[in-house]
Amino acid sequence: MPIIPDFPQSLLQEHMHWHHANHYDDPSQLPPGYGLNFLQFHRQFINKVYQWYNAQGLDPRLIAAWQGVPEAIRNTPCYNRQAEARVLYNPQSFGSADQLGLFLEQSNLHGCIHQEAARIYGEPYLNDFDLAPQSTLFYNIHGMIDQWYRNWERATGNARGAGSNASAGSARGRSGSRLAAGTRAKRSAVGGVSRSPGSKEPTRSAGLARLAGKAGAAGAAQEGPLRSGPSRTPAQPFISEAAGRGIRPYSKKPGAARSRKP
Ligand SMILES: [Cu+2]
Repeated sequence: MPIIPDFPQSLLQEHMHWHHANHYDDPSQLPPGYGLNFLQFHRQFINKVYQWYNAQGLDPRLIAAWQGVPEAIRNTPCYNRQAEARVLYNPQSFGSADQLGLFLEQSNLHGCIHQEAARIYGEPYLNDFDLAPQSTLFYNIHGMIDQWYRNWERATGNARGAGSNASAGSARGRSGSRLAAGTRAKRSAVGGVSRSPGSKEPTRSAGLARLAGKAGAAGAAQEGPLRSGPSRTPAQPFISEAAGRGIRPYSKKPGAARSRKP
């Protein structure tokens, strides 16, 4: 899948610093608060990137949230289907967003999706904290995880809670970003969503609507300024520039010098 051109260094750094500051070698040792922090950081981060990305006129479909984890990933040994089922169908079993976020890490759902998407789609960037946000797959994945978070918010009546509006400095609060869940779903379903400058939700919804019914990003890869090549599909790994560059596993410890915790 494509690498986003001219990705802003400042955004790359923001993601890198968060992970380096919040890294724990052992997922079972993640402290209370990590889960909420993880969900909130990535929500505001992807929204910020969506805003920048859309202003570039790049194809919004390429960074739309996956509507589900592609079967190719679900069928891998590291994928925890039971964990997925709980997140999707029993979100109210998580007493807090923090519990949900911790669970995504401790069940290895997040790590496995990154790792296997990198392997299956030939996108080693995804395995590297420092590079991952340059990959369109990062937004397919984290957009989907954010939907899981929203799903939890709806199920538990926390939709207007700290989680959904905590991203100071992002585009939250502008048009479209505070639509009620039902309204958003309806607009997404009809697909007739207009895009306005500075508003990322309608664009996301439009992308989601177009992608509806397609597994993963397969249908999104071939058009627009971000092309992955005429014959490439997500199932056909390709050699990217990152190959052989000493990519660090996403779920593993980043460079020692930068791994200090705050
Ligand atoms: Cu991240």
